[in-house]
Amino acid sequence: MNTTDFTAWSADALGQVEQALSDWVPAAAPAGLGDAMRYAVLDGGKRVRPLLVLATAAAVQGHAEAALRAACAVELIHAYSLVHDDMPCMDNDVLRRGKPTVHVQFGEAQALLAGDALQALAFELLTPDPGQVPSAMQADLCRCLARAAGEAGMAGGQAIDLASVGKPLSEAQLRHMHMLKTGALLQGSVQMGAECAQSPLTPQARDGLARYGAAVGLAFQVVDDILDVTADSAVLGKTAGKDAAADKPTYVSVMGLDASRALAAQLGDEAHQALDATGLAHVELLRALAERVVNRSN
Ligand code: GRG
Repeated sequence: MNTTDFTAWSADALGQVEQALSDWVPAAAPAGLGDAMRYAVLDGGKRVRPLLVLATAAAVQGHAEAALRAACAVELIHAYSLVHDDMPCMDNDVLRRGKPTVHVQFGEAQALLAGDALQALAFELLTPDPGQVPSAMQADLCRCLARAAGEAGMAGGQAIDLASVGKPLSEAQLRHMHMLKTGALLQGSVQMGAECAQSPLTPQARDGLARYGAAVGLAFQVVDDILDVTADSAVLGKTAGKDAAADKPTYVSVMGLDASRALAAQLGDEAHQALDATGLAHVELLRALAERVVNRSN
């Protein structure tokens, strides 16, 4: 797929996601909670997870309404995780998406509640009237997102992350932590896109998409660790150099910069090979997204 086609597709997809998020995250939530929720979600972020949902749904000719809801739901879970991760009891950060973090802007209690409410809203979006999205598809999407976000996914990975400060980890332990903390939600995004298929996928397609999601999910984190030492805060929109300062194990601290770059490229190749194995005809958007994850600069 040429760059112009991908740029046009992603501009359209991002426009739909921004509009839907703005429509669905309520400004009128009680006592200023809506302001904190909207501050956490709108006008920021690369929206990689929604794009993965929508590109996968496009590859499987998925249900359009379900795919847009799934794209927004996964972004709400991601936004909640960033709000909680930035709080003083976790990473204690003051800058996110180029703005003061939610607890700095609204206070800790409101930030905690905004994260809680965004998580609940994600599952509400996935469960509209059955006339809008078939009930079985709703259940599959909820199960998928819950698994990716919960103890076997993002929250479990965050627990390992917090317990690993100052500890030397092997590459296998680091991979396990990141596959859960960051990889699970990215892989879950691909899986949710696949769940939007309106006729059953072949085992090859399911397996290939799962392997693609795992490779892209880990590549995203390897690149994040590289950017943490090579990019500055203004480009990242978050505090650079945090991991080293907090004595957290990263790919760069465990393997070095050159080996981390080589691993990111290898994971990109694995993502492309996994797509080849799906047997799906229209995986160009997923290919372009893998390229962008590996070569991103923020
Ligand atoms: C609080 C349960 C809980 C989990 C938090 C996501 C997370 C787990 C922690 C964030 C720490 C971090 C910086 C992880 C590295 C990878 C990552 C998730 C980066 C942020 O995601 P991007 O780059 O952010 O997609 P934008 O702002 O573009 O959406």
